[in-house]
Amino acid sequence: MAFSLGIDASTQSVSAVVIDLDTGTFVYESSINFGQQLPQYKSPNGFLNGAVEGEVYSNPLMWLDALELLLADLKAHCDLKQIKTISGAGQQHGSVYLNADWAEAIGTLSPSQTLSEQIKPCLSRINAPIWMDTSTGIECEEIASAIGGNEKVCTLSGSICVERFTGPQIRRFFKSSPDAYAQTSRIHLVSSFICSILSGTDAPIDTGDGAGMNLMNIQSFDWDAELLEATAPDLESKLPELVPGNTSSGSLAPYFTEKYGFDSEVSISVFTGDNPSSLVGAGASAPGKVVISLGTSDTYFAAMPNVVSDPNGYGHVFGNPSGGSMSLQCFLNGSLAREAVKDHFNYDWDQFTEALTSTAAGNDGNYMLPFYGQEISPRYHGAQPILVGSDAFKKGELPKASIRACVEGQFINMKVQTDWMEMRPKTLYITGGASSNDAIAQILADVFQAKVQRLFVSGSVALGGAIRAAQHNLDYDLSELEATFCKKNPACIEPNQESAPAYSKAITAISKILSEL
Ligand code: XUL
Repeated sequence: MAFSLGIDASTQSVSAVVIDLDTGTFVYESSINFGQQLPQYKSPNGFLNGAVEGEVYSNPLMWLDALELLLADLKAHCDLKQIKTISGAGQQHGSVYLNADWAEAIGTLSPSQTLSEQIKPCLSRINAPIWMDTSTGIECEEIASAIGGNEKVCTLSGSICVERFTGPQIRRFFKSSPDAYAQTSRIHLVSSFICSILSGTDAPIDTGDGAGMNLMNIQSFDWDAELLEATAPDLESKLPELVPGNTSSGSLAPYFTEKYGFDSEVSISVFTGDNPSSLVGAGASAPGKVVISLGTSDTYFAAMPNVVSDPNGYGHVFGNPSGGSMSLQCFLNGSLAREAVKDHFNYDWDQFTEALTSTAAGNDGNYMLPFYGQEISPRYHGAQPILVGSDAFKKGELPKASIRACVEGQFINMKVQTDWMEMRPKTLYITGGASSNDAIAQILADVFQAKVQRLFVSGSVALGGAIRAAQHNLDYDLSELEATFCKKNPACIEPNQESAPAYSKAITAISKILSEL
């Protein structure tokens, strides 16, 4: 028997999926929610807001405690000895800062102490800034101007300077805490940090996740000397090696064999970002398929046949862990906006769904850009939804219309913002928490006038890890793995063609609001 384990280190939880490569079946899935299971970190949604507006952090020790809880749960529910290989992914852009003690500590983890006890003295910065952080506007301007403008940054790195990307975050740390920066000998992404811990070595960064840093050159897939120079001094020596996603990261550290009872020979494949991993887990690593993940943030991504970049600068080009590149657009106002409008009217999810099914496409001309918090596609700094329509709607007197307007506005904005990818999809694969809601999926199908198909697994990120590990370390064929594990629910949601005129009108109206922002 050969099992493969995939791990997803995400914003609100760390999750795992174990697949049986011989029988083509799912063995076990598990998830540890940071807020619920580690309340001592006082991060109910997995993150903390900093003292300065826009700062969003997580405690990396919380991730390590959660990893231990996850492995203990796996041990209780499946035969860990059958796991032959591991890979996984992390929320993109987040960074962990480590001092000179890291190099030795990572190779000598002792099962008599916890991971967090042993890694705590290695942190040169207590908190890890994560992808929700928008505090680096000034650093983005500084880097762009040193390079000669954002257009050039975009040509070099696949994205203009973006607040949440790791390069601007590193620059802000260097400027605000120069001593702690000087004491930092290694900066890891969440993905390479977790991979390092599991393999007991200082793991490399893969080009899929590395592209989300404003530091990697998307043509050479290597660190870009100009971008490094514009970001912070001595940066190259502080960054791990950059490698393709099929690179091995050695084998599982003895810590895990001794403490949890894994086999003594478990190979590890370098980790990647959650979105690149989801591309694999969704069975979409070859060009032509679009995946939409409806999670904390909503993301829209696809393998790219030709590398193009977003002329508006809001979208990104990342490495595709299966080779080549992928495009990605991230919308901060995903589940957080759907929850905000639901909570505003004191509705539960059933009432939310009923509001969607009892209102009409196009919402009688009542439109919303649901920017309940800052948005990055497009860049918008307010924290109030933008409303156009009747007085009663604008005054918030029509709860059902507000709920429909939120979901319609999310998908219309998504359609407009992703036009640069030139995908014109006929089928959209959906994943993530909100993808199980039929009413939400129907609006998505109608706005895009495309078929919507659900993935069977909700955890396409962790599944992508398990598939990549089997492909890269055990020589399984990717297309066979995808055919076996990335099954789609055959019951498609067909677009309602009668709704097309109402949405075409709504798209025109919302595009006008967007052009005036
Ligand atoms: C992508 C992005 C998010 C994170 C968190 O650019 O910021 O999707 O990867 O999941």
